[in-house]
Amino acid sequence: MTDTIFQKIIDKELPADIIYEDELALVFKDINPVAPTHLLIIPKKQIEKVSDAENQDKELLGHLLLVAGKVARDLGIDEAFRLVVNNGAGAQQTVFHLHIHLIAEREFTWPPG
Ligand code: DGP
Repeated sequence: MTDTIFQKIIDKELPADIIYEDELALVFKDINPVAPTHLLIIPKKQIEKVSDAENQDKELLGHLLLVAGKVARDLGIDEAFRLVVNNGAGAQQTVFHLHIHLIAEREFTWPPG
């Protein structure tokens, strides 16, 4: 797997507005926000997309959701936020390093676009 722009952010070769970091995950602001709060939650491990994750990634994937909840609580937006994962180019994935979009502080409709 070739390095993506997110790997460069993990390696601190590229600047990003980092909100949270631990040994497994990184959270930073999306460069092209679609809401007043738009964060990206990524694993430090290189996994292209959800459908490439394996059994051994079970804890890591769970960890990413726990991080989402923690960051939302810390920011005081835990009453209303949306998590989105685009899987594959056909679903508008453009960066092939698994990431969860955390979007908040805007009106939500259902179904999503
Ligand atoms: P997706 O379409 O699901 O693959 O979302 C990729 C997101 O990554 C998109 O919303 C824009 C964001 N993004 C792309 N390049 C950069 C970057 O260099 N820095 C930051 N902070 N976000 C980026």
